[in-house]
Parts: sequence; structure tokens; C-alpha cells
Amino acid sequence: MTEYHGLTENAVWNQLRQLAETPFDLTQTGALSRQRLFALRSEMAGFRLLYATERVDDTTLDALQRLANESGVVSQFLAMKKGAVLNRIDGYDSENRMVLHTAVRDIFSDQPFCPEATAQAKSELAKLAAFLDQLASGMMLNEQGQRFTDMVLVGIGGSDLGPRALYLALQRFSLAGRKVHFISNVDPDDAAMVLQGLDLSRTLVNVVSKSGTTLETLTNETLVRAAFVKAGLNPQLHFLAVTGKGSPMDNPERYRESFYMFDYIGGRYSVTSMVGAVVLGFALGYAAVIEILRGANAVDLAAENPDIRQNIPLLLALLGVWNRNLLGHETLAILPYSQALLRFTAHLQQCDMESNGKSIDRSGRPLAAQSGPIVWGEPGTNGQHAFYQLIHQGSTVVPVEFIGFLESQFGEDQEIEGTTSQEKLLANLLAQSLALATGREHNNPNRRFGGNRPNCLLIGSRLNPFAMGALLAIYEAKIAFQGFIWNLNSFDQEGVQLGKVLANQLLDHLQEYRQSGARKGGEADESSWAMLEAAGVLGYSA
Ligand code: G6Q
Repeated sequence: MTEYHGLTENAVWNQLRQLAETPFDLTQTGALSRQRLFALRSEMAGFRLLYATERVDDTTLDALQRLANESGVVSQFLAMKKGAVLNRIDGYDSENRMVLHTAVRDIFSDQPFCPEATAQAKSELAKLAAFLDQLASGMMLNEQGQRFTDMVLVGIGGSDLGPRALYLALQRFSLAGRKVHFISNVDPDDAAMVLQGLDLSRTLVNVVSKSGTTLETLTNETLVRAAFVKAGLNPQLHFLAVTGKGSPMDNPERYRESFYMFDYIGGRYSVTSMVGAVVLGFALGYAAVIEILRGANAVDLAAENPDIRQNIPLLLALLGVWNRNLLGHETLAILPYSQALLRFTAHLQQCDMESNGKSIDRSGRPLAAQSGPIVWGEPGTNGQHAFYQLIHQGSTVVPVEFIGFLESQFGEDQEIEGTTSQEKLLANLLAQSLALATGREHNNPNRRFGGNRPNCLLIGSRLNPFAMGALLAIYEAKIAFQGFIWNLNSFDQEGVQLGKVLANQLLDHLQEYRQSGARKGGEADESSWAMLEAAGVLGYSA
């Protein structure tokens, strides 16, 4: 759909390379002036991005603007929202789908970008509203006529990380008497740990799998069903399904209620579909789900702005490209100063690394430039007492995206030694940004901070459902923009297949060995048999 071939073939590439030889020096005296701190700010959907602490100036930003224009990122984003088939590699066997996670929150307009997909989203939302009403009004009860208090989500990857991250982020807004738990790992200890404290009679189990074929999820579903049977309960009255239409799990007779997501929504982009909406609706209520969608939609619309200085996700994408491709930094730390965002970085890690961890372009040619960075992080201030040493003085420069909020969620705080805990949190956040940027000279080399460590700050007022939706969509759009700039396919994940194939081969071996007591097979799978033996798994009994 595009003439654009990728970063290094862009007309502005050489200019960017020249600029990268002398990037803005954050350590020079007065570098972080009031003028710069105020000028390098951008606002969108209740968030403010401060990027004076990145190694850019107006000339760099103008060149990055050209990069955005010449790579057609905004028009590709619009085409995505309108239902263009983006998920393919030209000339090779590949997925071939539309990418429409934005359509499920495009429900507030009379003229949605992709009316058919939005109509499907609205009809699932209506089902969800009715289901939640039945739960709230006491029309939907358990075998003993009691209300359901707990929900266990069984799912993995995109069917776990996003819902879990958002639930933890918004737990403070939970309805009274509702709790949510997650089982994702095929490690039997995951299910055992969650099940041990639960009153199953008052628990709903929400099995989430787009494909309806995922080994971990099907295994855990069977395990949890068995626990219900053992407790004398009828799983059919407790189990819900969220799955793709027509998947092997699309069997409404096995579930009390079935909700659907559709082919055009990728797993890691599915949290605003029924994948997240059912569990978040149970925990927080329907109105909160709509607020999340409203926040995400506000960003989806604002992200159409071609001016990079007015478009936070686009600016984040370009600053990321500057740090990754021009300054050569391999990783990106996302450090939220918000305990509620405990698992948000893990979700973004999947979204970013599974989307942009690619080595070929959309025509199957090797990429000429580096693609997605290694994304990682933990909440501050905890991280300050753990890995910040390396970020400040290590031999690897780690660009940082900080996230923070002016207010706490609970508002339960007090002044201790003249300041509140929230003020202490924010002071630490801003101090880290300044320290990384400006560094500190010292005649003792051990106390010297080199500075020029690029970072930016994304600041909201308070982490509520609207803000969560907006924050999620900022990152989803950022990742899509970067994929467009690198001209790679952000929406497949072939790289997870080989491990799955080999795991199945090893399981076949174990089954064969259990049945026949001997190892079979020729030289072709010598390594997998030998691996089982070397690790001591073959024939092991506890
Ligand atoms: C995400 C990936 C992957 C997927 C899981 C679960 O984009 O495709 O993480 O979400 O493998 O898949 P199912 O939802 O099909 O069980």
C-alpha cells in the first residue's frame, strides 16, 4: 500500500545521521532552562509529555517531523483504522488480516471509521451490559442462590497480560465484594495457588482464548473444571468463554455465557475488546469499561494529528527511533511511578516486543536498520533501590520513559516531615529525570554521573479508567507508528512458533515413553530426545 521502503531509504536519513553525531548536550550549563522545559512539552487526552530531557533540539525535531511525513505514518494509521489489510508480508505465506483494535472503542461517533467492526463491538458490549445487570440485580446466581463474588480469568499472553495489567491498575475502583484472580502459566502451581483460597461455589471462571486452541489455557481450563466437579459443582453454571467466532471454544453449550472477539483484533491489542471488557466489567462495572474505551478513543482520534509536537504517541515513536536507530541504544525502560501500574510494563513489553521484534520488512527483505528495542521496567520508587545504579552509571545507556500522576488513587495520604507521600513520589520521579539528563561532575570518578541519558516524562492527573484507556492507546499507537517507520509487520508473531512446535515434539516423546517405556525415533529428533535425557526429565518420577 505504500512506496515507503524503510528508515534508511528515507530522504531524511542522512540528515538525521549527521545530527546524531552531535546530539543536544543535556549536561551543558543551563541546558535545561525554563524556556526549554516549557517549550518541549506536549498535551493530549489528559496527559502531558515532558521531553526536554531527550537529546533533541528544534533542528532534530524538524528532521523527525520530515521522517514522519515522508514515511506516511499518519496516513497508514488512518488506513489501519479504516480496515486496510496491514497484517501481511508481500509475496510470502503470511497472515492476511485487518488490524482493528481501534474499532472496538470507536463507539461514540455516528460515523465510525469501520462501521461493521464497530457494530460487532457494540453488540458484544450490549450482551456484556445485560450480563452484568443480571449479576448486579441478583438474577444470575449460583446453585445455592448466592451472588458471585470472584472471577478467575484463565488465559495467557494477550489474553492475560492486558486484562491483568488493567485490572491491577484500576482495582481501586472495584465494585464492593468483587475480586478477580488470574491463571495463565501451564505450571500447575499457578492454578493450585489461585484455587487454594477460593470459594468455588461463588466463583465464575472466564476462559479467554481467541484461537480456542492454546495449550496452556486449555490445560488450565480442564484442570479448573475438574476442581469444580470435585467440589460437587456444575462447571457449566460457572464457566464463561471469550473466544474468536468459530473457534473450537465457540461452543455455547459448555459455557454459561459466550462473548466474542474477532479475527481483526490481535491478542496483544485485545484488552479493549471482550478479552478485557468481561473481566473489567465484572470487577469495576460497565460504566468503568465505557470510560476506558472513551479514554482510548480520545487518543485514537488525537493521534491523527500530523504535527509531531502535538501528537504524543507519534512523538514518542520518533524519539524512540532517534534513541534506537540514531543514538544506538538497545533497550527502553518504562518506569511508572504508580504502584497500580505494577504489570503495565509487562503488558507493554509484550505489545512492543512481539509487534516490533522483527528482522524483515513487509516485503520479506532483511531490515537495513535496527527495529524494536528490548522493553523492560518496574515501578518507581522501588526500582531506584534496585537497578537504577546501572541506569545512572552503567556502561550501557538506557533511555527511559517515566510515567507518573499528580494525584494518588486513594487520596489517603498525610504529611510526614513537611511533605505528603505523593509529593515524595513525584519529587523522586522528577529528580530521576533531571539526574539522568544533566549528570554531575565530580573529582571522585566513583561519584561522577555522566548525564546525557535520554528520558521523558508522561504525566497525568490521576489514574482512573479514562486515563488508563488513554495511556494504553498512547502506547498502542506509538508501537504502530514505529512499525510503520521501520516498514515491518507489527501485527504477526511468527517468532513464537518454533518453540511451540518443539514443545509439542517433546510432549509426544514423553507420551510415547510413558506408553512403551522406550525411546523411539530416528536421528531427526535426536536432539529433543537427548535434551529430555540430559535434563533428567525422561522417566523422572517424584
Ligand atoms: C498476542 C499473541 C499471544 C496470544 C496468546 C494467547 O498477540 O498472539 O500472546 O495472545 O498466545 O492466544 P489465545 O488468545 O489464542 O489463547
